[in-house]
Amino acid sequence: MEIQTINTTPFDDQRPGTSGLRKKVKVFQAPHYLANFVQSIFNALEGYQGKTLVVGGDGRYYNREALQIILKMAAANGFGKVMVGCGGILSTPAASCVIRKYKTFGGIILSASHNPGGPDDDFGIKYNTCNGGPAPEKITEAIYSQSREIAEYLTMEAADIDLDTIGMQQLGNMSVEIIDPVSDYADMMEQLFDFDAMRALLTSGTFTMRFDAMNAVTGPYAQEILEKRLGAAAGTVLRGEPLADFGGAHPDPNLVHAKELVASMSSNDAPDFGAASDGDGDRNMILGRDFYVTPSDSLAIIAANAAHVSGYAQGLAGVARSMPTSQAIDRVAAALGIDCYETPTGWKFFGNLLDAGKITLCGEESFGTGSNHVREKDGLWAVLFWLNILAVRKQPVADIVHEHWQQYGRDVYTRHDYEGIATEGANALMQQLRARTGELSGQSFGDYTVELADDFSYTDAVDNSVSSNQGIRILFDNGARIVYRLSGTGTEGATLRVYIEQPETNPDKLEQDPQVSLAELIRLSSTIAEIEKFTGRTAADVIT
Ligand code: VG1
Ligand code: CO
Repeated sequence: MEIQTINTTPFDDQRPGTSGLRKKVKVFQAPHYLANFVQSIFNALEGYQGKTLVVGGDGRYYNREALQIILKMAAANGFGKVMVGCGGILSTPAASCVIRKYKTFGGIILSASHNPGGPDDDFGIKYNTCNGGPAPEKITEAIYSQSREIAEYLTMEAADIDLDTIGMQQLGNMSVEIIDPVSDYADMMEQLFDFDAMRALLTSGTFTMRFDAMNAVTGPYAQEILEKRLGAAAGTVLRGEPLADFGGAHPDPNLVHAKELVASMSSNDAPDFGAASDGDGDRNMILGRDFYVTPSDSLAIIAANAAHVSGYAQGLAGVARSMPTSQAIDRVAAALGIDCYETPTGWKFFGNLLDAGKITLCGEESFGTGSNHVREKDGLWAVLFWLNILAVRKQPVADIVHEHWQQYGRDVYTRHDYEGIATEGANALMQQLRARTGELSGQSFGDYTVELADDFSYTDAVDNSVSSNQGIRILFDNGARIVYRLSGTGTEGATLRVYIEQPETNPDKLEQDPQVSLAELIRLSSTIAEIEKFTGRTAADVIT
């Protein structure tokens, strides 16, 4: 089999965003587009000759074709071995688990996560380093600069690999091992949680749960763990088969996109516990009977209850949240006497803190929760953590959350997304806000006085690298906050995310609908930033 050198020219739009490079499938299918990016990844790395790479994806449209291209390029570039999930499948947390368990050089994950899939929808690719986590900015920027200079890439003329048979195959000098995508991950979950207690709960006859895999990658994982290993009733897992187009659905586990599950949680025969995961299995939504747990609260409650869960009972080193995530976790950290770090949006910023042993748990408001067990957020892990808490505390989800609010207070929280707005308007909105941060400090808007307004900048606590322009924060003197940032995962126009939060300790107001409690702040968020003027929109498209 002969190695081929293919001449190419750079594309100017291959800068990785919040989580890798995400584009329309059609963009990736253009001649050389994917190959250019893959070669740029390899060019940005050193020392991988003869080493092992993990590759897998969420099974979306173009997953298999992309895998064949990557396998041939990895062989031509001198990797010794590639491990691939059978069928081309590996959830994002499972890929992280496999990279760590087999101490590989790194991995490539094919996913556009919660974005829709199909020939006219989205595809994505990202590189993870040997710690199992998303490449830090230093590497993603190196990949980007390689992509601006690339003149050729290496590939190999060879027959396609059979992705559906577990075992070893050969591609030139490189071996390809097709592995069971589920077993390593499921074994790890058994180590972390008390499966006996969870099995007892699920088979007690008095407790039911429903898990919506949203036709995406977690189906096989949830079936193996919940139904097989934990004995949950058959049918506990809904939409359990990964489909290339996610059945036409938007695989984003929130109140808008998982609405059938949400509706079933309010029906007469509602299950006790409901959960869902996203396209690539790293997000989670937690529901009780007629009750929704916000991701920020979920992180805080997981931390507050870690002592009940065997894998975490020895104590937490520290915790971290992304900047726009609510401050609920900060209160728990203060009560536990541990550090709480505030990082920019995106899981890559947690990697150093986890590697250095500074934190055990971390999370984001965007339905992402995780721990030091892998270096990605982990949807099913969060669901199992909750199940373990429920098995120990034997209380309804809603009661656990209410007790939490009574003890710590509640950070009433909402996120308003303005999707598909014009990029120029979105950039202009952010620019004028940035320019006005100085003058905003000290200003009063009704009952709200701005204590500090800035563009968030983060200095990594381990390597001192600085990441600037991570979102405009307006912090009020009563603890309320409004945060503005532009999405880095979209593929069409711009998405403005507005995060709105206010602490509440008055017991009579704890239960109020956040859209009611936060009405004044929501109004302020749009007037301060002049959202209508810059975007033409009078209301958000997605509210979570
Ligand atoms: C969004 C979320 C962010 C998350 C990222 C990747 O990014 O806000 O918290 O880390 O998606 O998640 P952005 O830049 O669009 O706000 V996933 O499940 O898409 O890998
Ligand atoms: Co995801």
